[in-house]
Amino acid sequence: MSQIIDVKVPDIGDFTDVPVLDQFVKIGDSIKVDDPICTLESDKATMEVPCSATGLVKEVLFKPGDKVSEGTVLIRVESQAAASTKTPPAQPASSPTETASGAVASAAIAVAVPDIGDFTDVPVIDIFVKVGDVIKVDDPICALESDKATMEVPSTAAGTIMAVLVKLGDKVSQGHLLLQVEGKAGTVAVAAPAPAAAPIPAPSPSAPPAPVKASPPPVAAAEPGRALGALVHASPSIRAYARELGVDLTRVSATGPKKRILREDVIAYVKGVMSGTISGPTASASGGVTGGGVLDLLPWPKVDFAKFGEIEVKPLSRIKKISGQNLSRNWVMIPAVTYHEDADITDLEAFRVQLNKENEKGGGAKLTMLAFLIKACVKALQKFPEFNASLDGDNLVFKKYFNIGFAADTPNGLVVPVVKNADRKSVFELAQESGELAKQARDGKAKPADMQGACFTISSLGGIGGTYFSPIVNAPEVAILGVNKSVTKPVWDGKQFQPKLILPLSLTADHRVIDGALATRFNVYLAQLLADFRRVAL
Ligand code: CAO
Repeated sequence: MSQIIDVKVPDIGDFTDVPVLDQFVKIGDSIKVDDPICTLESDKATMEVPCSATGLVKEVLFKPGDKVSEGTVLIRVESQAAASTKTPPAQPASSPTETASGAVASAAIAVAVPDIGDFTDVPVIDIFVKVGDVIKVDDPICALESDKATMEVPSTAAGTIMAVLVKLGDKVSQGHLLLQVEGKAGTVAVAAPAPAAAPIPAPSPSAPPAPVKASPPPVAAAEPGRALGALVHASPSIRAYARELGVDLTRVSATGPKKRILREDVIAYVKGVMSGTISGPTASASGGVTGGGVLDLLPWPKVDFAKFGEIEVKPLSRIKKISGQNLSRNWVMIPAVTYHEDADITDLEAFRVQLNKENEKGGGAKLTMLAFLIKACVKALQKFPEFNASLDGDNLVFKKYFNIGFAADTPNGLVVPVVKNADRKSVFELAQESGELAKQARDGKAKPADMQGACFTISSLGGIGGTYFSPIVNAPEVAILGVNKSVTKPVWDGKQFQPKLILPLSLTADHRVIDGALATRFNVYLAQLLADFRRVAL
């Protein structure tokens, strides 16, 4: 027997009277649970409203421009089955239990936001899962974006998703429940910070948004052969950003997980159009706007590698995925220049070796070149405060503290632990602390708080080799020092060549804050400090 179901605007947070931007349904359409009905756009966010019923659209009670709030009826759907509405069951969390037959029963597992350092009330900018998805431990659930970092929250449980307890724009902190997963015993990786026995709140009536549909481009028609409104996957903030720049998202190549368009993808597209490597939409002779030509940004090449030989496919580690996004953004957005310098560390290395010999007897921590570099960099940052600053819109924020990040190579990828208040620590303390932080990072035990708050970063490849390289600035910092292996070289002293131990320095700086003269002064001063470490005490 059929029934008519009112599909209403779900809980959309504090928003009321939100204008409808796009309408995706009409009378007579067949619609399923999670199909998008319309897009709403407040001054803060763009939200897509998914359908909560399956059936035939009998009435559409809104049009673009209408203002709606939670509870406004959008469409009426004629449904054949009573079970066609989406009511994810709310089950109390419980431990997996044995049935009488001895089989392991499935259990509701609460997945919560893990320790995310000092961050609280961090907005959810993307959700990668929906009710019914089968999820594994470590699969990404959602992306959180603070003003400092974008973080992907991995699942700590495996099973079928029974309820998604967050929606785009929600602000979450450690312990906030994200999912209710029906899993089996042994499928929970790490206990979520929320107590396991905590009752799981009833799922919010708002289903997670279905994949987003592109809004009609503000200035350009779609290119030939590409339908307007083709499916694109992007968070509301990215869609708002694209609209601000007049970018048609259907033209942008996505590099994020599940073909999600990232901010840097939009920037890369705009840069491509500006530099002429991508042809943007152009006005046609008829006054309309047409698509691009042969220089359109090509999608990432899809090659069937197996055609050419044996292959093995391994997913990128979570660290690589997250750092990859940060590195791409920093590479694209920062006009950076790398400046090279050679430091004569003959005396410093002899001093370090001597101290380590003395220290060996006392069993103290080994003094590393990294510790001396941190100390010297702090002194140089104090002399050149622009290097200890960050851009914030049109302002430059000068920091009065000296936290130094250092790149550490770990089996899972690159991480950057931070030595806090390095100006207040001795070289011995810096060596000990950086050694401990590097070990924790390599063991996968580094805490988020240990990787936040850096003012300046050192990337030392000295233990590996190399001559010079171009490190990428770690935004919102404005400079990074790269160091390679020191080698003995002949240096002319005015009368003869002398063998000197030379440390190659590569300083990359954000040209918006630091020009070439300042960067070179910094490098020269740093080299002086390293050549005669007594200067650090002055
Ligand atoms: N020149 C010559 N030798 C050097 C050197 C240099 N600049 N720096 C270190 N060494 C030597 C050390 O003295 C040590 O030798 P001994 O064992 O004989 O004492 C050896 O190289 C190994 O040092 P290390 O690199 O393990 O130790 P460190 O404290 O100097 O560095 C850390 C620590 C965490 C910076 C380093 O281990 C590391 O991970 N580096 C990689 C950073 C990286 O990947 N950067 C690239 C980022 S961009 O992709």
